[in-house]
Amino acid sequence: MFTKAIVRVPGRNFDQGITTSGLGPPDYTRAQKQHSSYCEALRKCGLDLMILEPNLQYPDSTFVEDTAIVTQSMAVITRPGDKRRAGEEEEIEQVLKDFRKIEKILPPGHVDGGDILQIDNHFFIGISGRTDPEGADQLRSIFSKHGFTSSTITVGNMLHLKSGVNYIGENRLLVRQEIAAMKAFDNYDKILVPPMESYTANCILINGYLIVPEGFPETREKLLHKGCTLIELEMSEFQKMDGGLSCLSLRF
Ligand code: CIR
Repeated sequence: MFTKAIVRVPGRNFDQGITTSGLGPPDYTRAQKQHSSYCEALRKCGLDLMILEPNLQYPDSTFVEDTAIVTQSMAVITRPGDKRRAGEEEEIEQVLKDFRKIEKILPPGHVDGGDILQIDNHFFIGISGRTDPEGADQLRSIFSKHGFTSSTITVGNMLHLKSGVNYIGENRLLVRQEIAAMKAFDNYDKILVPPMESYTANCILINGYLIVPEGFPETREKLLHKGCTLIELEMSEFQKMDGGLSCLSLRF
């Protein structure tokens, strides 16, 4: 069970963040509305929210997930892999230190939280354009010290591991086709996301609710058929900035 989440309201320079989506600039008013619906959905899942004010120094800082990995027993403060985001983690550490023992990724390693997928006691660590082998090695030592197992996976043509695969409970993964064949996920039942709906592979399971982006009918049908309790959220403005549902919060 999760009880809390950290979120950060997007700043008015949100459109200055990093993006490769080619979907055009986000509309700020709409992004604010979508963020507020996101917060409402987290509350519906039973979470108390810590809502941070926008930080204009970092246009991408609404994507708080990348700055930390919060486990049951401790939190790892990351070193975001894109220079433009380096430093975002400092304020998150100040918030998390009241709730968890703090561990840190140290130079020269880099880790983005979007590359870390926890399933029960195991962490899959994506090696990506943001998370490097050095960061992954440090993370594995930290996990092992705290009694967790971990393994690494090379993330292909995606921003983060969780852009392509997420755990939705009952031994099931919601997964993009290009990842589904990976041996690492052999032991799970896979629900495949069709290529046209790849964005919806990034979803979040919170206390029995599965939050998914709105507008992906084929995946929605598959999930309903499996008996998932869905909350659908409009995410268009965050998608324009390469962000998905998991990126917008740290849940613990
Ligand atoms: C970035 O490129 O860093 C942001 N524009 C999007 C980060 C998305 N975060 C995530 O998937 N965990």
